[in-house]
Amino acid sequence: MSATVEANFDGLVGPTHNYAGLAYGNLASARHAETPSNPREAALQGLIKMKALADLGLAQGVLPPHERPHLPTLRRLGFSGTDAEVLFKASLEAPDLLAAMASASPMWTANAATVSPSADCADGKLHFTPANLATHLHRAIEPETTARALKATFPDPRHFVHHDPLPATPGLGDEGAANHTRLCTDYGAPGLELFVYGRGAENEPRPQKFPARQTRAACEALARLHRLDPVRCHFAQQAPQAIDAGVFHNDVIAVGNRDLLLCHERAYTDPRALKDWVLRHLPSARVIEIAEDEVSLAEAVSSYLFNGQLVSAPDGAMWLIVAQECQEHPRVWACIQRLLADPLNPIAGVKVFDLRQSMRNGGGPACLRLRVVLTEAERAAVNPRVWLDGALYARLHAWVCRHYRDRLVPADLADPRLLEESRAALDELTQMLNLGSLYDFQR
Ligand code: SUG
Repeated sequence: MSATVEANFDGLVGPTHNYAGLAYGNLASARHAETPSNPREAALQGLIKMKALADLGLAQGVLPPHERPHLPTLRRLGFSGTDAEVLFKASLEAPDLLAAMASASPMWTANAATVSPSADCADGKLHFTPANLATHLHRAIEPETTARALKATFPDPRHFVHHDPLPATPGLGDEGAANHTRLCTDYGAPGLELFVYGRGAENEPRPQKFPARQTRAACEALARLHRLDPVRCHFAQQAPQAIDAGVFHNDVIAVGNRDLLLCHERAYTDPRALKDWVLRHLPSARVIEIAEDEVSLAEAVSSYLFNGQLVSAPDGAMWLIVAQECQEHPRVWACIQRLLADPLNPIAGVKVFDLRQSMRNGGGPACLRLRVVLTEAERAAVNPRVWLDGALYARLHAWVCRHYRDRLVPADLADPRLLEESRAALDELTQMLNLGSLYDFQR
Protein backbone atom coordinates (compact mmCIF):
# COMPACT_ATOMS: atom_id res chain seq x y z
CA MET A 1 0.00 0.00 0.00
CA SER A 2 1.46 3.41 -0.92
CA ALA A 3 1.65 6.27 1.56
CA THR A 4 -0.49 8.38 -0.73
CA VAL A 5 -3.67 9.59 0.97
CA GLU A 6 -6.85 11.30 -0.06
CA ALA A 7 -7.24 14.40 2.09
CA ASN A 8 -10.47 16.32 2.54
CA PHE A 9 -10.35 20.11 2.65
CA ASP A 10 -13.60 21.38 4.09
CA GLY A 11 -14.79 24.93 3.72
CA LEU A 12 -15.27 26.79 6.98
CA VAL A 13 -18.74 28.29 7.00
CA GLY A 14 -18.47 32.07 6.87
CA PRO A 15 -20.04 34.56 9.32
CA THR A 16 -22.72 35.69 6.83
CA HIS A 17 -24.27 32.25 6.23
CA ASN A 18 -27.88 32.96 5.27
CA TYR A 19 -30.79 31.73 3.20
CA ALA A 20 -31.40 33.97 0.20
CA GLY A 21 -32.89 31.57 -2.34
CA LEU A 22 -30.11 32.35 -4.78
CA ALA A 23 -29.53 28.99 -6.43
CA TYR A 24 -32.15 28.32 -9.09
CA GLY A 25 -32.50 24.58 -9.62
CA ASN A 26 -31.41 23.80 -6.05
CA LEU A 27 -34.67 22.88 -4.33
CA ALA A 28 -33.47 23.30 -0.76
CA SER A 29 -32.20 26.81 -1.47
CA ALA A 30 -35.60 27.82 -2.87
CA ARG A 31 -37.52 26.18 -0.03
CA HIS A 32 -35.61 27.97 2.73
CA ALA A 33 -35.33 31.38 1.10
CA GLU A 34 -35.54 34.23 3.64
CA THR A 35 -35.85 31.99 6.68
CA PRO A 36 -33.52 32.88 9.57
CA SER A 37 -30.11 31.21 9.59
CA ASN A 38 -27.68 30.49 12.39
CA PRO A 39 -24.12 31.07 11.16
CA ARG A 40 -22.55 29.99 14.44
CA GLU A 41 -24.38 26.68 14.46
CA ALA A 42 -23.57 26.18 10.75
CA ALA A 43 -19.85 26.66 11.33
CA LEU A 44 -19.83 24.39 14.39
CA GLN A 45 -21.73 21.65 12.54
CA GLY A 46 -19.08 21.75 9.82
CA LEU A 47 -16.26 21.63 12.36
CA ILE A 48 -17.77 18.62 14.10
CA LYS A 49 -17.79 16.67 10.84
CA MET A 50 -14.18 17.66 10.13
CA LYS A 51 -13.09 16.62 13.62
CA ALA A 52 -14.82 13.24 13.29
CA LEU A 53 -13.03 12.53 10.02
CA ALA A 54 -9.71 13.61 11.49
CA ASP A 55 -10.42 11.28 14.44
CA LEU A 56 -10.93 8.43 11.93
CA GLY A 57 -7.31 8.98 10.97
CA LEU A 58 -8.01 10.84 7.74
CA ALA A 59 -6.03 13.84 6.57
CA GLN A 60 -8.44 16.72 7.12
CA GLY A 61 -7.71 20.30 6.15
CA VAL A 62 -9.66 23.54 6.20
CA LEU A 63 -10.19 26.18 3.54
CA PRO A 64 -11.14 29.72 4.63
CA PRO A 65 -14.44 31.54 4.09
CA HIS A 66 -14.43 34.54 1.75
CA GLU A 67 -14.95 38.20 2.57
CA ARG A 68 -18.70 38.89 2.53
CA PRO A 69 -20.59 41.05 1.77
CA HIS A 70 -18.14 41.54 -1.07
CA LEU A 71 -17.79 45.32 -1.20
CA PRO A 72 -15.33 45.38 -4.12
CA THR A 73 -17.98 43.85 -6.41
CA LEU A 74 -20.69 46.22 -5.15
CA ARG A 75 -18.37 49.13 -5.96
CA ARG A 76 -17.65 47.62 -9.37
CA LEU A 77 -21.40 47.62 -9.93
CA GLY A 78 -21.60 51.36 -9.30
CA PHE A 79 -22.32 51.74 -5.58
CA SER A 80 -20.08 54.36 -4.02
CA GLY A 81 -19.35 56.14 -0.75
CA THR A 82 -18.24 54.68 2.55
CA ASP A 83 -18.69 50.96 3.12
CA ALA A 84 -21.82 51.70 5.18
CA GLU A 85 -23.21 53.89 2.38
CA VAL A 86 -22.53 51.21 -0.23
CA LEU A 87 -24.38 48.64 1.86
CA PHE A 88 -27.26 51.00 2.53
CA LYS A 89 -27.71 52.01 -1.12
CA ALA A 90 -27.44 48.42 -2.34
CA SER A 91 -30.05 47.30 0.19
CA LEU A 92 -32.48 49.95 -1.11
CA GLU A 93 -31.78 49.82 -4.84
CA ALA A 94 -30.70 46.24 -5.45
CA PRO A 95 -31.38 43.93 -2.50
CA ASP A 96 -30.85 40.90 -4.75
CA LEU A 97 -27.34 42.06 -5.59
CA LEU A 98 -26.59 42.63 -1.93
CA ALA A 99 -27.82 39.13 -1.10
CA ALA A 100 -25.61 37.67 -3.84
CA MET A 101 -22.63 39.55 -2.41
CA ALA A 102 -23.36 38.27 1.09
CA SER A 103 -23.68 34.52 0.48
CA ALA A 104 -21.36 32.24 2.43
CA SER A 105 -21.38 29.86 -0.56
CA PRO A 106 -17.56 29.36 -0.62
CA MET A 107 -18.20 26.89 2.23
CA TRP A 108 -19.09 24.31 -0.47
CA THR A 109 -15.53 23.57 -1.47
CA ALA A 110 -16.57 20.67 -3.72
CA ASN A 111 -17.22 23.59 -6.08
CA ALA A 112 -13.91 25.32 -5.39
CA ALA A 113 -11.85 23.58 -8.04
CA THR A 114 -11.21 20.44 -10.05
CA VAL A 115 -8.19 18.58 -8.73
CA SER A 116 -6.18 15.91 -10.51
CA PRO A 117 -3.67 13.88 -8.50
CA SER A 118 -0.07 13.79 -9.71
CA ALA A 119 -0.35 10.08 -10.58
CA ASP A 120 -2.86 10.98 -13.31
CA CYS A 121 -1.03 13.96 -14.82
CA ALA A 122 1.64 13.64 -17.52
CA ASP A 123 4.01 16.02 -15.73
CA GLY A 124 3.75 14.17 -12.40
CA LYS A 125 2.38 17.26 -10.61
CA LEU A 126 -0.90 17.86 -8.82
CA HIS A 127 -3.17 20.16 -10.84
CA PHE A 128 -5.83 22.60 -9.61
CA THR A 129 -8.27 24.61 -11.70
CA PRO A 130 -10.62 26.85 -9.69
CA ALA A 131 -14.20 26.55 -10.91
CA ASN A 132 -15.61 29.63 -12.67
CA LEU A 133 -19.11 28.98 -11.25
CA ALA A 134 -20.46 31.02 -14.14
CA THR A 135 -24.13 30.09 -13.73
CA HIS A 136 -24.91 32.13 -10.60
CA LEU A 137 -23.65 35.58 -9.66
CA HIS A 138 -23.21 34.77 -5.97
CA ARG A 139 -20.90 31.92 -6.92
CA ALA A 140 -19.19 33.56 -9.91
CA ILE A 141 -17.45 35.97 -7.49
CA GLU A 142 -15.68 33.09 -5.74
CA PRO A 143 -12.84 32.02 -8.09
CA GLU A 144 -10.45 34.90 -7.44
CA THR A 145 -10.29 34.38 -3.69
CA THR A 146 -10.47 30.60 -4.12
CA ALA A 147 -7.38 30.75 -6.32
CA ARG A 148 -5.53 32.76 -3.66
CA ALA A 149 -6.61 30.36 -0.91
CA LEU A 150 -5.50 27.33 -2.90
CA LYS A 151 -2.13 28.91 -3.64
CA ALA A 152 -1.68 29.77 0.05
CA THR A 153 -2.55 26.18 0.99
CA PHE A 154 -0.60 24.40 -1.74
CA PRO A 155 2.25 26.84 -2.32
CA ASP A 156 5.13 24.78 -3.69
CA PRO A 157 5.44 24.98 -7.51
CA ARG A 158 7.64 21.89 -7.51
CA HIS A 159 4.54 19.88 -6.62
CA PHE A 160 1.46 21.96 -7.39
CA VAL A 161 0.20 23.54 -10.62
CA HIS A 162 -2.48 26.22 -10.32
CA HIS A 163 -4.37 27.01 -13.50
CA ASP A 164 -6.57 30.05 -14.04
CA PRO A 165 -10.32 29.45 -13.91
CA LEU A 166 -11.85 28.85 -17.36
CA PRO A 167 -13.41 31.95 -18.98
CA ALA A 168 -16.70 32.58 -17.18
CA THR A 169 -19.24 32.23 -19.94
CA PRO A 170 -22.28 29.93 -20.14
CA GLY A 171 -20.62 27.75 -22.79
CA LEU A 172 -17.76 26.98 -20.40
CA GLY A 173 -19.66 26.74 -17.13
CA ASP A 174 -17.57 24.80 -14.62
CA GLU A 175 -18.59 23.82 -11.07
CA GLY A 176 -15.46 21.97 -10.04
CA ALA A 177 -14.98 18.69 -8.22
CA ALA A 178 -18.71 18.26 -7.58
CA ASN A 179 -18.86 17.02 -11.18
CA HIS A 180 -15.62 15.05 -11.13
CA THR A 181 -14.98 11.61 -9.67
CA ARG A 182 -11.75 9.67 -9.55
CA LEU A 183 -11.67 5.89 -9.40
CA CYS A 184 -8.54 3.87 -8.65
CA THR A 185 -7.25 0.73 -6.97
CA ASP A 186 -4.94 2.62 -4.68
CA TYR A 187 -4.85 6.42 -4.27
CA GLY A 188 -1.22 6.50 -5.41
CA ALA A 189 -1.83 4.52 -8.61
CA PRO A 190 -2.98 6.17 -11.85
CA GLY A 191 -6.74 6.54 -11.71
CA LEU A 192 -9.72 6.98 -13.97
CA GLU A 193 -11.18 10.47 -14.13
CA LEU A 194 -14.89 10.72 -14.69
CA PHE A 195 -16.21 14.13 -15.74
CA VAL A 196 -19.95 14.72 -15.63
CA TYR A 197 -21.66 17.52 -17.54
CA GLY A 198 -25.21 18.70 -18.01
CA ARG A 199 -24.80 20.69 -21.17
CA GLY A 200 -23.08 19.17 -24.18
CA ALA A 201 -23.47 19.42 -27.93
CA GLU A 202 -26.47 21.15 -29.51
CA ASN A 203 -28.04 17.81 -30.40
CA GLU A 204 -27.79 16.43 -26.87
CA PRO A 205 -30.91 16.68 -24.71
CA ARG A 206 -31.14 19.59 -22.26
CA PRO A 207 -33.12 20.04 -19.06
CA GLN A 208 -36.42 21.88 -19.55
CA LYS A 209 -36.73 23.56 -16.20
CA PHE A 210 -33.44 24.14 -14.45
CA PRO A 211 -30.00 25.20 -15.69
CA ALA A 212 -27.35 22.63 -16.61
CA ARG A 213 -24.44 24.22 -14.81
CA GLN A 214 -21.53 22.10 -16.05
CA THR A 215 -20.58 22.02 -19.71
CA ARG A 216 -18.81 19.29 -21.63
CA ALA A 217 -16.51 21.90 -23.19
CA ALA A 218 -15.31 22.85 -19.69
CA CYS A 219 -14.69 19.21 -18.77
CA GLU A 220 -12.65 18.67 -21.91
CA ALA A 221 -10.59 21.79 -21.22
CA LEU A 222 -9.88 20.60 -17.67
CA ALA A 223 -8.70 17.20 -18.93
CA ARG A 224 -6.35 18.92 -21.39
CA LEU A 225 -5.03 21.43 -18.86
CA HIS A 226 -4.40 18.73 -16.28
CA ARG A 227 -2.55 16.68 -18.91
CA LEU A 228 -4.65 13.60 -18.31
CA ASP A 229 -4.43 10.47 -20.44
CA PRO A 230 -7.49 10.69 -22.74
CA VAL A 231 -8.00 6.94 -22.54
CA ARG A 232 -8.45 7.21 -18.78
CA CYS A 233 -11.04 10.02 -18.97
CA HIS A 234 -14.73 9.65 -19.59
CA PHE A 235 -17.29 12.38 -20.14
CA ALA A 236 -20.76 11.37 -19.04
CA GLN A 237 -23.88 13.41 -19.51
CA GLN A 238 -26.23 13.91 -16.58
CA ALA A 239 -29.78 12.89 -17.34
CA PRO A 240 -31.76 16.10 -18.03
CA GLN A 241 -34.63 14.62 -15.99
CA ALA A 242 -32.30 14.37 -13.01
CA ILE A 243 -31.33 18.05 -13.32
CA ASP A 244 -35.01 18.97 -13.54
CA ALA A 245 -35.61 16.90 -10.38
CA GLY A 246 -33.10 19.07 -8.49
CA VAL A 247 -29.79 17.32 -9.24
CA PHE A 248 -27.82 20.49 -9.88
CA HIS A 249 -24.43 18.78 -9.40
CA ASN A 250 -23.34 15.21 -10.02
CA ASP A 251 -22.42 14.81 -6.35
CA VAL A 252 -26.13 15.01 -5.53
CA ILE A 253 -26.66 11.72 -7.38
CA ALA A 254 -23.36 9.79 -7.32
CA VAL A 255 -20.31 9.27 -5.15
CA GLY A 256 -17.14 7.31 -5.81
CA ASN A 257 -14.17 6.23 -3.77
CA ARG A 258 -11.28 3.99 -4.82
CA ASP A 259 -12.89 1.32 -7.01
CA LEU A 260 -16.47 1.84 -5.89
CA LEU A 261 -19.01 4.01 -7.69
CA LEU A 262 -22.39 4.41 -6.02
CA CYS A 263 -25.00 6.14 -8.15
CA HIS A 264 -28.67 6.36 -8.97
CA GLU A 265 -29.85 4.44 -12.01
CA ARG A 266 -31.32 7.63 -13.47
CA ALA A 267 -28.22 9.79 -13.00
CA TYR A 268 -26.86 9.59 -16.57
CA THR A 269 -28.14 9.54 -20.13
CA ASP A 270 -25.92 6.54 -20.95
CA PRO A 271 -25.18 4.59 -17.75
CA ARG A 272 -24.16 1.52 -19.76
CA ALA A 273 -21.32 3.34 -21.56
CA LEU A 274 -20.11 4.66 -18.23
CA LYS A 275 -20.11 1.23 -16.58
CA ASP A 276 -18.41 -0.39 -19.56
CA TRP A 277 -15.65 2.20 -19.49
CA VAL A 278 -15.12 1.81 -15.74
CA LEU A 279 -14.97 -1.98 -15.86
CA ARG A 280 -12.78 -2.04 -18.97
CA HIS A 281 -10.09 0.05 -17.29
CA LEU A 282 -10.60 -1.01 -13.68
CA PRO A 283 -11.80 -4.62 -13.66
CA SER A 284 -11.90 -4.71 -9.85
CA ALA A 285 -14.42 -1.83 -9.77
CA ARG A 286 -17.94 -2.12 -8.45
CA VAL A 287 -20.66 0.11 -9.79
CA ILE A 288 -23.66 0.01 -7.46
CA GLU A 289 -26.76 1.52 -9.00
CA ILE A 290 -29.71 2.33 -6.79
CA ALA A 291 -33.01 1.71 -8.53
CA GLU A 292 -35.75 4.33 -8.78
CA ASP A 293 -38.07 1.81 -7.08
CA GLU A 294 -35.86 1.70 -4.01
CA VAL A 295 -34.97 5.40 -3.72
CA SER A 296 -36.57 7.79 -6.20
CA LEU A 297 -34.74 10.76 -7.67
CA ALA A 298 -36.92 13.00 -5.49
CA GLU A 299 -35.98 11.03 -2.36
CA ALA A 300 -32.31 11.12 -3.31
CA VAL A 301 -32.52 14.91 -3.65
CA SER A 302 -34.37 15.49 -0.39
CA SER A 303 -32.19 13.13 1.69
CA TYR A 304 -28.85 13.77 -0.07
CA LEU A 305 -28.01 10.06 0.14
CA PHE A 306 -25.52 10.33 -2.73
CA ASN A 307 -24.01 13.47 -1.26
CA GLY A 308 -22.53 11.22 1.37
CA GLN A 309 -18.77 11.02 1.53
CA LEU A 310 -17.15 7.65 0.93
CA VAL A 311 -13.83 7.71 2.74
CA SER A 312 -11.18 5.08 3.40
CA ALA A 313 -9.67 5.12 6.88
CA PRO A 314 -5.96 4.26 7.25
CA ASP A 315 -6.91 0.67 8.20
CA GLY A 316 -8.60 0.36 4.80
CA ALA A 317 -12.17 0.41 6.14
CA MET A 318 -14.53 2.44 3.96
CA TRP A 319 -17.09 4.65 5.71
CA LEU A 320 -20.16 6.34 4.37
CA ILE A 321 -20.62 9.80 5.89
CA VAL A 322 -24.21 11.00 5.52
CA ALA A 323 -26.45 13.83 6.61
CA GLN A 324 -29.04 13.20 9.31
CA GLU A 325 -31.78 13.61 6.70
CA CYS A 326 -30.83 10.11 5.41
CA GLN A 327 -31.54 8.55 8.79
CA GLU A 328 -34.83 10.40 9.03
CA HIS A 329 -35.98 9.12 5.67
CA PRO A 330 -37.24 5.52 6.17
CA ARG A 331 -36.73 4.33 2.58
CA VAL A 332 -33.31 5.91 2.28
CA TRP A 333 -32.23 4.50 5.63
CA ALA A 334 -33.51 1.07 4.61
CA CYS A 335 -31.46 1.32 1.41
CA ILE A 336 -28.31 2.11 3.40
CA GLN A 337 -28.97 -0.85 5.70
CA ARG A 338 -29.50 -3.14 2.70
CA LEU A 339 -26.20 -2.01 1.18
CA LEU A 340 -24.36 -2.61 4.44
CA ALA A 341 -25.90 -6.08 4.85
CA ASP A 342 -24.73 -7.20 1.39
CA PRO A 343 -21.74 -9.51 2.02
CA LEU A 344 -19.96 -8.20 -1.11
CA ASN A 345 -20.41 -4.60 -0.14
CA PRO A 346 -17.12 -2.77 0.50
CA ILE A 347 -18.60 -0.22 2.97
CA ALA A 348 -17.81 -0.96 6.62
CA GLY A 349 -20.37 1.33 8.18
CA VAL A 350 -22.21 4.61 8.17
CA LYS A 351 -21.69 7.76 10.23
CA VAL A 352 -24.45 10.33 10.51
CA PHE A 353 -23.97 14.09 10.96
CA ASP A 354 -26.25 17.01 11.67
CA LEU A 355 -25.40 19.48 8.89
CA ARG A 356 -28.84 21.00 8.78
CA GLN A 357 -27.71 24.61 8.45
CA SER A 358 -25.82 23.84 5.24
CA MET A 359 -28.38 21.27 4.06
CA ARG A 360 -31.06 23.97 4.02
CA ASN A 361 -29.07 25.60 1.24
CA GLY A 362 -28.56 22.30 -0.59
CA GLY A 363 -25.09 21.63 0.81
CA GLY A 364 -24.51 18.15 2.24
CA PRO A 365 -21.41 16.36 3.57
CA ALA A 366 -19.73 15.99 0.17
CA CYS A 367 -20.49 19.57 -0.89
CA LEU A 368 -18.49 20.83 2.06
CA ARG A 369 -15.27 19.10 1.06
CA LEU A 370 -12.63 19.25 -1.66
CA ARG A 371 -10.72 16.02 -2.10
CA VAL A 372 -6.99 16.25 -2.72
CA VAL A 373 -4.94 13.10 -3.21
CA LEU A 374 -1.46 13.69 -1.81
CA THR A 375 1.75 11.67 -1.96
CA GLU A 376 3.93 11.81 1.12
CA ALA A 377 6.12 14.54 -0.41
CA GLU A 378 3.10 16.59 -1.51
CA ARG A 379 1.52 16.28 1.90
CA ALA A 380 4.71 17.61 3.45
CA ALA A 381 4.50 20.60 1.07
CA VAL A 382 1.01 21.67 2.21
CA ASN A 383 0.80 24.76 4.44
CA PRO A 384 1.08 22.92 7.79
CA ARG A 385 -1.28 25.28 9.64
CA VAL A 386 -4.40 24.15 7.77
CA TRP A 387 -4.46 20.56 9.04
CA LEU A 388 -7.27 20.01 11.48
CA ASP A 389 -6.10 18.32 14.66
CA GLY A 390 -7.47 18.59 18.20
CA ALA A 391 -5.66 21.87 18.82
CA LEU A 392 -6.85 23.59 15.63
CA TYR A 393 -10.37 22.30 16.23
CA ALA A 394 -10.38 23.88 19.68
CA ARG A 395 -9.04 27.18 18.34
CA LEU A 396 -11.54 27.32 15.50
CA HIS A 397 -14.39 26.39 17.81
CA ALA A 398 -13.49 29.26 20.14
CA TRP A 399 -13.00 31.59 17.17
CA VAL A 400 -16.48 30.81 15.83
CA CYS A 401 -18.08 31.27 19.24
CA ARG A 402 -16.30 34.60 19.66
CA HIS A 403 -17.14 36.12 16.27
CA TYR A 404 -20.27 34.53 14.80
CA ARG A 405 -23.88 35.56 15.26
CA ASP A 406 -26.53 32.97 16.02
CA ARG A 407 -29.19 34.51 13.83
CA LEU A 408 -29.28 36.27 10.49
CA VAL A 409 -32.21 37.42 8.37
CA PRO A 410 -32.00 39.22 4.99
CA ALA A 411 -32.31 42.67 6.59
CA ASP A 412 -29.11 42.06 8.57
CA LEU A 413 -27.00 41.81 5.41
CA ALA A 414 -26.92 45.61 5.10
CA ASP A 415 -25.73 46.05 8.69
CA PRO A 416 -22.24 47.62 8.56
CA ARG A 417 -21.46 45.96 11.88
CA LEU A 418 -21.86 42.54 10.25
CA LEU A 419 -19.23 43.54 7.70
CA GLU A 420 -16.90 44.71 10.47
CA GLU A 421 -17.44 41.57 12.52
CA SER A 422 -16.75 39.41 9.50
CA ARG A 423 -13.57 41.25 8.61
CA ALA A 424 -12.33 41.03 12.18
CA ALA A 425 -13.00 37.29 12.21
CA LEU A 426 -11.31 36.70 8.84
CA ASP A 427 -8.33 38.85 9.73
CA GLU A 428 -7.75 36.71 12.78
CA LEU A 429 -8.24 33.53 10.75
CA THR A 430 -5.62 34.38 8.14
CA GLN A 431 -3.12 34.74 10.96
CA MET A 432 -4.23 31.51 12.62
CA LEU A 433 -3.87 29.58 9.35
CA ASN A 434 -0.87 31.57 8.08
CA LEU A 435 -2.60 32.44 4.81
CA GLY A 436 -1.06 35.87 4.27
CA SER A 437 -3.12 38.78 2.94
CA LEU A 438 -5.84 36.72 1.33
CA TYR A 439 -8.69 39.19 1.31
CA ASP A 440 -9.22 42.41 -0.60
CA PHE A 441 -9.72 44.30 2.66
CA GLN A 442 -6.23 43.22 3.72
CA ARG A 443 -4.54 44.39 0.50
O1 SUG B 1 -24.44 26.21 -5.58
N1 SUG B 1 -26.29 26.60 -2.64
C1 SUG B 1 -25.19 25.96 -3.33
C2 SUG B 1 -25.03 24.55 -2.85
C3 SUG B 1 -23.78 23.91 -3.42
C4 SUG B 1 -23.72 22.46 -3.12
N2 SUG B 1 -22.54 21.91 -3.60
C5 SUG B 1 -22.41 20.68 -4.16
N3 SUG B 1 -23.44 19.97 -4.51
N4 SUG B 1 -21.24 20.25 -4.38
C6 SUG B 1 -25.41 25.98 -4.84
O2 SUG B 1 -26.52 25.70 -5.27
C7 SUG B 1 -27.66 28.50 -1.98
C8 SUG B 1 -27.42 29.90 -1.46
C9 SUG B 1 -28.68 30.62 -1.06
O3 SUG B 1 -29.71 30.34 -1.65
O4 SUG B 1 -28.62 31.44 -0.13
C10 SUG B 1 -26.48 27.91 -2.72
O5 SUG B 1 -25.75 28.64 -3.35
